[in-house]
Amino acid sequence: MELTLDHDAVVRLCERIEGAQLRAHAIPKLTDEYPGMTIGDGYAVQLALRQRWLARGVRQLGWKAGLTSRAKMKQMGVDVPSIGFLMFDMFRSEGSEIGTADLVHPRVECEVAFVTKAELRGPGCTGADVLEATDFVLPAVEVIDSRFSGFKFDLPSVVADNGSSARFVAGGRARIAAELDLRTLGVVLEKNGEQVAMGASGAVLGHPAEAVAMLVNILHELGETLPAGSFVMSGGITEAVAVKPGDNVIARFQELGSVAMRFV
Ligand code: OOG
Ligand code: MG
Repeated sequence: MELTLDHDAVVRLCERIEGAQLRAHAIPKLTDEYPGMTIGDGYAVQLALRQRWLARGVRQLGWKAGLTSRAKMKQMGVDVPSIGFLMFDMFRSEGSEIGTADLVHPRVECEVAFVTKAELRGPGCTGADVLEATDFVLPAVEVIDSRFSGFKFDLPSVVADNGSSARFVAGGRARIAAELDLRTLGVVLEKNGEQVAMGASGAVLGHPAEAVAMLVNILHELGETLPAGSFVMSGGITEAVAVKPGDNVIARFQELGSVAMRFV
């Protein structure tokens, strides 16, 4: 990937993102200051952010694919998928109360998550490779929270901001992927008892396993592999819906059960 930022600029942008994440305040997109910033530069900032997180003693749980559905690309005005990392301190268990005081402007989206039992590596990783290496799939909700004002960004900026990742909740029923047709599972997102979004699991690059394969191939470009035992979210199926304190959210997945949480 093409790099234009020097080491000092990467560190400075990483500290700016980290500050915005930790203090829950919005910042202008990074390309306002660095208009020539590339997607590769975005991943360099993301890597610096992950290294600082690991240095604080938090373990990595896995990865997430983002912007893998047309609904999400249209909502966010971008046309290439991205990846981001998932750390243990971002996980919330099913039925949790999720605080909003430490978030800027959270939104929720339904995703199919994969847990792997064998290492996956690119280039050329396919959806079939992913299914073979999958231990089970389960339903998940990602709470995204762009650190950029108005949730407005471009690809280099959102990659640097770790794909807006903030929290995630997994639960429902874990299933063997081969027993399901992952192209056609219906998904409904309810907020305070009302349906606010719906879609089918194939919205994610035709099949969520394809989104995971894409993630593995991007990891290869970054010089990494996906270790066995990784938790991977394959990308929002519907557009993301804003939440505020007091909201009860339930994501209902055909065949995979439901995942509930409450925002406080
Ligand atoms: C970028 C994150 C996208 C997904 O599942 O598509 C994402 C954003 O919309 O802020 O997580
Ligand atoms: Mg997502």
